[in-house]
Amino acid sequence: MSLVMTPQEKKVIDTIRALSMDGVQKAKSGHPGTAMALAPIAYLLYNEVMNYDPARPDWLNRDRFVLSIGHASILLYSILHLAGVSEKGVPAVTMDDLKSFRQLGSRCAGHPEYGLVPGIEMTTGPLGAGLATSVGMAMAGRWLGQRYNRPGSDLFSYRVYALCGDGCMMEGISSEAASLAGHLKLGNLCWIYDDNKITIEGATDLAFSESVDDRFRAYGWNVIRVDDVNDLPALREAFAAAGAETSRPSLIIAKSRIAFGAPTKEGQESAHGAPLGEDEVRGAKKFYGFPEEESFRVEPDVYGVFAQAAAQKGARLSASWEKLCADYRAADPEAGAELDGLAAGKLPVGWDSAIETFPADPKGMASRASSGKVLNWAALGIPWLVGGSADLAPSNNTLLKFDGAGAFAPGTAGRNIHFGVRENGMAAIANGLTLSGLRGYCATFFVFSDYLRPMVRLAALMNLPTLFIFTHDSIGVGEDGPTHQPVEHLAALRAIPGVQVFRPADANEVAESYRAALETADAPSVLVLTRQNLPTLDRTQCAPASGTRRGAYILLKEKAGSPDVILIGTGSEVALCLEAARKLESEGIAVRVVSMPCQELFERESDEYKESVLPAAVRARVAVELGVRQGWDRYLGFEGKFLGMEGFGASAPAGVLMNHFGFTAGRLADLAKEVIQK
Ligand SMILES: Cc1ncc(C[n+]2csc(CCOP(=O)(O)OP(=O)(O)O)c2C)c(N)n1
Repeated sequence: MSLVMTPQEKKVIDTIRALSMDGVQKAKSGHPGTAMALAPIAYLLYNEVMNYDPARPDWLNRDRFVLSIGHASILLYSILHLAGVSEKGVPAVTMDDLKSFRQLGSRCAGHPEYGLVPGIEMTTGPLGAGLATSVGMAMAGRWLGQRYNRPGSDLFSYRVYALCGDGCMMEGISSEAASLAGHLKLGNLCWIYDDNKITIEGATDLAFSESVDDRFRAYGWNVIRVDDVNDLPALREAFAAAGAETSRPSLIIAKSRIAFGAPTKEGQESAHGAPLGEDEVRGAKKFYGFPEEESFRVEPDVYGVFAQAAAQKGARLSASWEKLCADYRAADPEAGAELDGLAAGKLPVGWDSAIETFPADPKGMASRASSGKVLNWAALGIPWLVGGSADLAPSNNTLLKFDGAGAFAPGTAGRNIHFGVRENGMAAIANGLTLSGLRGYCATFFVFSDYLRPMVRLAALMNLPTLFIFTHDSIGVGEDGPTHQPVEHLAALRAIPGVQVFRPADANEVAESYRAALETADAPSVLVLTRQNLPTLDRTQCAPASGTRRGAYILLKEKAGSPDVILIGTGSEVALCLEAARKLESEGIAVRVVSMPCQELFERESDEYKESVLPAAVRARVAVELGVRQGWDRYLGFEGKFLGMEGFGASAPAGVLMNHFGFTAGRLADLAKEVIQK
């Protein structure tokens, strides 16, 4: 590896390398080697390639940079520091922040965290997730351009860059996303692959021998090779070639050596995930021509290089964009106001006015069917609600059917995305849409939520209001059998902090769940819906569905006095509770039925409200849900009973399975009597 760069470029790049080493060394933890090696890429991106303004890291048309190799976070912190990224005049990363890397309360967390530091486009760490999410950002860019650009007024033209390594390339999620990006011909997307041939266990030939080049060409990507990341003219040329390509995503494969400059650890796996040690750090600094004993050294002219670029390019770009926006608003106030709302993360006033009330109907409809209607009504009111399904739209009922909804396809950016059978990639892409100002949604069968659960977790970590729509929510699926019958999935999703899991009981609870989910700006929501019909409850006989917004509510009050027993149900089992209640009441038992569509919302209610719904004194309680018991004990205590699933389901018609597994009003009523007698 030989350096091809000017002395000043070398000084800036070596400063990034040294800061990265020093940050990790001081923290006594972290990943120095890759940050050191990839400093030239960070330098070129932030100093030359990207259209961004360090003073406006939230500027809507900025180029995005995603560090998919989140373990190299110190590289991102170093470059954000040197480039002078700031928000409202407050620096994103100060020298003190760099010195407190990985410590409690530091802005420089172990892996980059969205929301903690301006300029971090997303939380990364789970390998591959950054790559897949960057596809969503690029799709959002195309969608925004199609909706808001006007002849002579290109409001949206941003490009998305993502930096990845061997690990990201090995993860399945990046294949899913790359395949779709190639199919959609996302010319505004560029991934840079650090081909350093090293992972944690050693050389990549232990486990990775395919031709990444051939693989990406087969996906339809524009593949560009750079033989040495330290050859700046070659790297520059590669970025120029990627920038000139508008009809295919680009992959720059750049060869590097981990821990470039370290005397004995360069090229070694030992430089991946641990401090280099004092001797190596001194040796590397000597190699760079830096004072060996000095740490966190930045010469003023290094800051000056970035400041000059910002003054010449960044500020001018964002200012001319603001001017473009002002002219745009004047020429088209309606579109301008819509865009302002999108940028502010606010729903349009009256967004839910098309959502109808469903009339009582004993035959009813599946909640996936009512969801399909409500999603369409909501999408009419929120122009930037965009998403789709992993090849199950006709079953998930997630297609937007109104005039003009359109499809997201190679030449066009409509609102219906055909994700193909790629659940994990789909969910990451939906997060990418949401990160770009859209409201991303995605859908599949509930049982396959396992395939994308890591992206629900990331959405929760990032406080992103992505909408996850899951249908076929139980053994009610019927004949497809246990592979398709979720059992533990409600518990698994409820276990993720910050996720709102809705399991509505009827069509009107579905509508209210959508209202609650879409009005939540800072958390993902999961909608869990049935394949089979559910009666649309007669709200003159029971409480209004608006109770959904409180997470749990008294659907049917006991006839008089206090309840002898409380039946708690969610989703399809609420109707069972009502049937059991009628039976018990005919025997003179005072029954209260509580519908609990969203435990997380209920937990946020006041103690008074919770007590009014589930009085502590009434310990005779039965909860029923077509899932495992885990998580229900807090509402049942020692004395309550749970009617649920203990093993997997079985293959048979749904009605047969309900009887087989004991989900009958008779059995529920018997359990109620048992808890009353205790
Ligand atoms: C999904 C996931 N699996 C495992 C890890 C743990 N991990 C972090 S880095 C890494 C090796 C990555 O190798 P490479 O991408 O080549 O990075 P480099 O060694 O070049 O820094 C692994 C296994 C992770 N962060 N995410």
